[in-house]
Amino acid sequence: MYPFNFAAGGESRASLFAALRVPGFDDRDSEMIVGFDVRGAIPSDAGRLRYKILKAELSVFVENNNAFSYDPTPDPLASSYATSDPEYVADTDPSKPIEVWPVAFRGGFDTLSWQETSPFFGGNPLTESVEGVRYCYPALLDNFQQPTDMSRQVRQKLPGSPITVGRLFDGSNHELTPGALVPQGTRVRFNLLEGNSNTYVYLQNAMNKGVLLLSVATLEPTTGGPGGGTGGITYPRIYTKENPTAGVLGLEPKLSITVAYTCDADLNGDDVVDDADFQIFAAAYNELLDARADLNLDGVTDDADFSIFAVAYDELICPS
Ligand SMILES: [Ca+2]
Ligand SMILES: [Ca+2]
Ligand SMILES: [Ca+2]
Ligand SMILES: [Ca+2]
Repeated sequence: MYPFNFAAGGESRASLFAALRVPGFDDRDSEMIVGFDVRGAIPSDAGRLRYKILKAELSVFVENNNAFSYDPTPDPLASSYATSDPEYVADTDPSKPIEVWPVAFRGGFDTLSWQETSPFFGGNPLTESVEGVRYCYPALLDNFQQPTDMSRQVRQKLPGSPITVGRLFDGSNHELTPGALVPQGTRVRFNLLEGNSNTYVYLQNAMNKGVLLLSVATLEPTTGGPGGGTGGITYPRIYTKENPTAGVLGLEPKLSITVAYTCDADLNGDDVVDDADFQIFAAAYNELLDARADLNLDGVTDDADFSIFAVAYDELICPS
């Protein structure tokens, strides 16, 4: 997802950079959308409550060498504001973290119809950048899974966080030192279960559809244009599956996901409905705007869901 991408879905590497507060460009300007079709491994279309996500880890691999520094922690959004902005705060560690977001769509696309060759907006590529129009965008989701486009989060000062930020590991699985330059081949690992209840439901919906799409992005700005200009490249580039080296070395984007496929009320996926599930239910019930235990699928967890949960809890065993 980049307005001037001449080979959508065919690039051998994906640049991640921001165009902060530049009119005509989204703040999260160049993103990598990764997609995984799990229909060969996990039965789809059973209703999202059947899918209990026990583990979900995305890995992507850095293609450029020592071009940016490792920031393992979220930065305040205000550290990306103009320094003249009264709300500006300094970034206390080098660079910006690499983020992963749920995606949502405009232009009539959805998870199954949007393809890696789909246009950014209108035709592909654009001849002139337009902000706020990209067909596939990083989304902040509410408990109804209603999306807000976070592409222009900095200029719009929108509150909200990605699912999580990446942790970086070398080939021996040792985490890089925060602040260190990031060598080629570094693994960027995202624990997708670090997100909130809305992103958990997003993962469940993805398993129900059989396809998971995610946006990998950063607020690390490009200086002097996407080629780096006179400032040089200070942002991550990521191996795509089209990259011949990635194919040989196994550096394509990877999803590792473990899903229990059980009855709706078994909220932790161990095939019984007991106190452990009640604890999850109670946590969602206390929040109300939390759809993890939304057994009647109206977007909230309330008394109506408890009536359904209580029946299964009395039975203990998941009905087959
Ligand atoms: Ca940080
Ligand atoms: Ca930082
Ligand atoms: Ca259980
Ligand atoms: Ca409900």
